[in-house]
Amino acid sequence: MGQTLTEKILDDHLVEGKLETGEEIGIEIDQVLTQDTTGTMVWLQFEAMDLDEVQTELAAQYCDHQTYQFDFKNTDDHRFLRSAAGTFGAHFSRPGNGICHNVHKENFAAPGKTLLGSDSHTPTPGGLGELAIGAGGIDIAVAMGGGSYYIDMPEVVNVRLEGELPEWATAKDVILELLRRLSVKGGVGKVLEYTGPGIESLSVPERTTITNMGTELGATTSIFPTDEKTEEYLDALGRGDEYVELSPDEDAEYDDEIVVDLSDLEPLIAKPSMPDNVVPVREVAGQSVDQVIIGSCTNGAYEDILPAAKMLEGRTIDRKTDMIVAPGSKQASEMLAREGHVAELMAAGVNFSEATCGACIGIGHVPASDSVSLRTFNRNFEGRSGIEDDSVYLCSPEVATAAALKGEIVDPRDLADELGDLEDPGFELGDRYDTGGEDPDLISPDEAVDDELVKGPNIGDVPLKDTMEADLEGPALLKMGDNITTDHIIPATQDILMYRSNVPKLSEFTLSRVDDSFAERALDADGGFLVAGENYGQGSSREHAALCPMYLGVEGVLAQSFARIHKANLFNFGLIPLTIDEETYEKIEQGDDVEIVDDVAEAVRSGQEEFTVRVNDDWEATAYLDASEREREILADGGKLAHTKKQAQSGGSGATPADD
Ligand code: MIC
Ligand code: SF4
Repeated sequence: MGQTLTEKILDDHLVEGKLETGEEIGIEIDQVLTQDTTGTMVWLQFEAMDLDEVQTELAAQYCDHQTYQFDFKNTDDHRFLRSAAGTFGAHFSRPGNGICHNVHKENFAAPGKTLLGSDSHTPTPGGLGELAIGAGGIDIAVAMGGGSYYIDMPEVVNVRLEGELPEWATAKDVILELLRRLSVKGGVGKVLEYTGPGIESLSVPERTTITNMGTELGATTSIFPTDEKTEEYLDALGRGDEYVELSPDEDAEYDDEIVVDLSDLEPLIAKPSMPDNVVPVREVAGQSVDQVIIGSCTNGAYEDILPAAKMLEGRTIDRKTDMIVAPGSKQASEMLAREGHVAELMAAGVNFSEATCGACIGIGHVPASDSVSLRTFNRNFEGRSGIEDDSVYLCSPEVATAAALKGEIVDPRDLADELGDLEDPGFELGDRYDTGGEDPDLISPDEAVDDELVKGPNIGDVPLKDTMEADLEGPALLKMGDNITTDHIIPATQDILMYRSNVPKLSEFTLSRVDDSFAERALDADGGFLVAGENYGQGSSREHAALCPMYLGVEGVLAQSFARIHKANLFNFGLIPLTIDEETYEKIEQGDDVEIVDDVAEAVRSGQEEFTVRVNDDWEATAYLDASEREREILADGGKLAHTKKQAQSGGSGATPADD
């Protein structure tokens, strides 16, 4: 039987296990990336595991999320990260150089390689045939130390693209259409592998918009085969020699198939406040718009901003609408500037920003109260923009620019009819990214500035949890609904983000967006559980969403289902993730006393899957632990850091960098 492209790359990197759906596999990682808000923990854990040198082919540390450095704590984080990159052997990308996924795509992403990154949109370079997966920080630290990365072999779904995009429909509409059909949990446990004749018409930056936002489907990753378009893109980057032809076998068998006829697509938009709340733009036309932003790792490339510049040439934006362009990388800004587009955008009324994540997580350009913001980003979770009860829509750069011109949501096809001389700007690849000279913003390990760690006063230690106990009992501290995001658990707005390296302080904000008395109640209770509906922990890879509850004494989460990266993070920090059915979820109330009846530590280690949960000493239900042998050991040892240290001390074998 032939192999899918996913299976081929996994096979080439397989260290442990079999490529059978649902089986745990260990794979070798070629490249890792980390960024400023997850990176400090990565390096602190790397240090705590007594590792001293990066073992992967390549590691890159980006500073992209909080580049404005509003507080010395942010700047201290960046200084620490530069020192860690220098000390341990990673590339360092300065604040302002751009968003990790954009800068990585431009400089390092390569077909056929594996990439692990401490950011949920790490799958972006799947658009050029790299198998790229997002994970929690400690998984990155272990991989950098030479350890394998473990996942359950996902289902591989064939997303067959047919036809060609009609005028004004874009790559963003392809992924919005998939979100409309499959929902934010439709991709959990799956790799989306794109095939079919429709691929030919999409160039790499369009493909990476699709792979980037596969994360919003909950997918493990998304991948395209490589072809002339990939070669053309790598050539433009000055890295044509890294091209490798990659495709699935003709008789490859997939677990499922989804067909998207590109020619049926039209401009789409995700309404507030979930990326799968998708409708055709025409259905919400006429909605007045206060703010438009083009940027982010989804649509912040040169090729995403160029259409806006073309549409705005010789025009000005509506007086009541603010428009911001925040490129994904400095390279994109530089190209747009050299070609005169920045000046045109400015003349049209655009506020041209530095290359940063910024507004995507509510850092800068926070919408006014009771206002509407249209963004080309990938997430519109409630409150993420920096104000509660926000109204953020997600769309393509073309739809965003049309709204800025008209001051209201408008289908660009209708705007073109109305204006008479507005043409679909189409897609145009930049000719040459490589400006020829040295890149002063990307410091290679050979040019490292520092050779020892520099820690400011806000950079603390990584807290450790004790080994799991036999009895787990405590109150149901908080009962939540479906699709709780990591932005609910630990928001990333500036007031909170600056404590990412200081867990005791950061923990005070745990779940504050759901219940601002939570942290205090959890500390007082000294133990207890979280209860949630479906898809608990969707969104970011931030391990703080497990680390902070752990610090507050939470012992576990009872949920109807979990998002992949968050579930792994719960294991990594010693919190038991138990699955409950709908009936149990409905019956259990906040404040109920919950006891896991068995000798939990023993049961976890011995492979027990069903656990009896006794509530208020009154009724019982069954909860399930779906975990590999390796995950069970990590959980029972009190988390991955404690587990890795224990392994290293005993000189034993297993999933540790010390002995891999
Ligand atoms: C996000 O888009 O939510 C983030 C901020 O990039 C996160 C990483 C983080 O929380 O630091 C992600 O996607 O993993
Ligand atoms: Fe940055 Fe937003 Fe992309 Fe996350 S989703 S990496 S915050 S641009």
